[in-house]
Amino acid sequence: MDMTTDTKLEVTDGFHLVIDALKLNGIDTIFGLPGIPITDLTRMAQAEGMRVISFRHEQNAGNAAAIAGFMTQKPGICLTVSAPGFLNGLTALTNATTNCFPMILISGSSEREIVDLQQGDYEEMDQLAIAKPLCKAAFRVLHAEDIGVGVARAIRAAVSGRPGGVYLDLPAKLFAETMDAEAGKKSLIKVVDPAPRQIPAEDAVQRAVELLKGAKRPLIVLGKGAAYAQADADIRAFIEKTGIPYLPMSMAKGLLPDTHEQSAAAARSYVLPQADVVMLIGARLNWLLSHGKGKTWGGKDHKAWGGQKFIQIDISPQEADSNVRIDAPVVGDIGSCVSALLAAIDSTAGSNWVKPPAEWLTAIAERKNKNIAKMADTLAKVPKPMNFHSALNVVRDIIKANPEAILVNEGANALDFTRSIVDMYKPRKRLDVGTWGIMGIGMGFAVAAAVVSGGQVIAIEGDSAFGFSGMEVETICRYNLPVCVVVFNNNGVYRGTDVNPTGGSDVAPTVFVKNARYDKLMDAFGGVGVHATTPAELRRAMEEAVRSRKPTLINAVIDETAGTESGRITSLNPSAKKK
Ligand code: ADP
Ligand code: TZD
Repeated sequence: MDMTTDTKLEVTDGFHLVIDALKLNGIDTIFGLPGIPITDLTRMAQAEGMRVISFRHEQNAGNAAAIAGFMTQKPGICLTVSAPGFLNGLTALTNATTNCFPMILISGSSEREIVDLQQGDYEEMDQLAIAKPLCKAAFRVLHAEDIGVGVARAIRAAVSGRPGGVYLDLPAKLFAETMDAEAGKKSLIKVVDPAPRQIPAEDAVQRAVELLKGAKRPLIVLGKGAAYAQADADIRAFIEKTGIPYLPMSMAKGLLPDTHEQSAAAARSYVLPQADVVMLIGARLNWLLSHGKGKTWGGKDHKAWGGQKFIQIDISPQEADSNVRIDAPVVGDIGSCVSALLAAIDSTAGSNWVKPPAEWLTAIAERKNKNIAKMADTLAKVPKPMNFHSALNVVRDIIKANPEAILVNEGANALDFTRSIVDMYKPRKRLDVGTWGIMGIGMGFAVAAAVVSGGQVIAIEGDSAFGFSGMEVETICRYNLPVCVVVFNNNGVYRGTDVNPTGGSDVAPTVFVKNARYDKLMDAFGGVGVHATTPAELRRAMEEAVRSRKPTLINAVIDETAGTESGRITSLNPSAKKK
């Protein structure tokens, strides 16, 4: 009797198990770049209905995955080849970890036997060992039956607790390994509750409420952790109920509209030194907040404590006291913490929660209104050539008219001025260089923002910043994404006026080709390129980009003398620190 047809087992392989494991966990998009050994994985993933977005450089695919993770609370997936592809993706993985964005870098790798004996395999590298110190967790899967566990562990590690980057090493051999399809299916894990809520302790919540109650000049600082947490309604309710003024960190802008009357953003340099109790919600006291001390905070010199008491809401139990004493740490996820705080102020104070003293609020309002009026004057000017302000006045209007648009932003002056001038109205609509102030996130973030949201993206880019990921305009055209890139072209890094002091023929290190036409890059791939030298031209081009949703690159010519060294962080340059 011929049994072959009856008993022939249905088989699956490593390729399909990886795809099935991701899909089982609701992951529907891969950002990557094909090549040995993962080319077929990209093809099969697409064939199995996943969205596979191919980039021109892995760092941009990695940045896309990272910001997709921030936007969705699901780990963004970046897929690369071995050694060089892996290393290209690694910067993004480490940046994601630094910023607390959940992502998984999956890289194919060479044969273990050859790598470990250092026999010189194609693209040989001990990737797991290299990734380990640079991300939150790193795993390798050696057998097809372990793919389910590997993917599950990677997902949990990326999104639970403080989110971060995870590396998953998949050796070439694994993909071709076959196993019984039924057993394969059973080996996969649908992760239950991947980012468990972490409820804060009652006494910690009480301690925080007591501190707030006693405050004369309270202040709330919202960080990108608060934006990530997607607890928007409770955060807004807490701020409005308590009446406490707040400062949004860059990527927390729009969590409440920047035009909210309690926003103290336009009075930042007044409120930081003056506040007596500061509540940090998903924001670290790192360099971006001058480490919670020094002159920014009213300390008498650059190291001195300003006298503030701090409350810190954070999911990481190790964050408190990292820079100054935290008087009331509240450890838990922001959603749970803020709802517990809301309940506590309701029950301790009933509906009689006493809002902050009027002197504090009026003092802030005075500073704020003065600064806003001053800014309005500056923005109304129309200098020739354009400067950052006159160009950003246009961007500000465009975002106001299109509050759902996602704003990606990098550069030095192009970053600092955009952050302070362009108001955001909705949560998680501002994506930028984050904790490291890293250049090169621009096009990766823009692609992911468009893919994840399906909506309009506007990228405001310094000309130097744009160069780090500029080739991805081809990717933007290839997927026909509604991305409008505006290059603030001032002929160089920070500005375009430096000269070579030797008089030699090399230009200064910060200077680029004068009058470059970045718009022609977009023309090359069939998108819309526009050269804009006035605010009116810029406005027309941006309006048309938003209306048409066509890939657009506007070369906005900015006065090459307009920028300052390092934007607003000139003081961090070693020569500025020379004693
Ligand atoms: P910013 O740069 O905006 O000041 P940071 O990146 O320094 O913000 O801080 C974000 C903080 O938010 C991190 O300390 C991180 O642990 C925390 N965090 C991230 N997600 C959550 C969450 N869901 N619940 C609580 N804390 C979170
Ligand atoms: N490399 C990386 C990866 N990150 C960095 N932050 C830098 C270099 C240093 N750097 C900055 O901090 S801002 C910047 C660089 C090179 C570019 C500033 O020039 P720009 O913007 O043209 O992008 P402005 O508007 O002219 O200042």
